[in-house]
Amino acid sequence: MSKEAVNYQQNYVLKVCVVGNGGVGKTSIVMQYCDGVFRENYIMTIGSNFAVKNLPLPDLNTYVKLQLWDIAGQKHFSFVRPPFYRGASAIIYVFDITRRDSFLDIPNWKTEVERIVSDKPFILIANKTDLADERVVSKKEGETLAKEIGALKYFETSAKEFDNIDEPFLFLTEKMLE
Ligand code: G3D
Ligand code: MG
Repeated sequence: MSKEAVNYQQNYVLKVCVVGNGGVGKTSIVMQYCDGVFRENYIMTIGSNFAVKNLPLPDLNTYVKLQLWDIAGQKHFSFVRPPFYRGASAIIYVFDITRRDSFLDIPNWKTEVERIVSDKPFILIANKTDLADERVVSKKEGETLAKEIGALKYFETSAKEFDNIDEPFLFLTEKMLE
């Protein structure tokens, strides 16, 4: 726990898994949220990435350390994934608005995750809104899917333009603390 955390009455470490097909922007979203830097040309995620965000919530007198686990989306890594889901307090499902396959795969990801963790809050993120010209999944479709799968909320983001990146994490953190 950081020095700053001792000033707060309550301290939590919360694990959040970021899940979705390869290339949808999971690593980019996490990197943006954690240090505000968008790096072009990531090497393909092998297994998982891990990042920590310190999130002081003065109004709640609470200090949250968010452990963000970014799971590799490539299908051939499926055998390594169950341990990464274990102990998650919340899940973020991500698809890419320019790739319908990534949208259609969301229910499959949910099935995979829920073999390991269930009854945890989750949200749906549609990423890459900056690529409006290449968009193939509408906002309406995204919202409908979010409702169908029981997501608490639907967000649209651009990791590239740092658009709406803080909001999903803050929303989910507040839900986890409820
Ligand atoms: P992943 O972790 O889900 O596999 P990455 O996805 O974060 O590695 O991102 C995959 C590619 O999409 C990367 O491009 C990254 O730069 C790009 N990307 C991520 N988020 C956005 C976004 O919001 N807008 C746009 N335009 N691109 C984004 P490369 O070219 O490095 O493969
Ligand atoms: Mg990645």
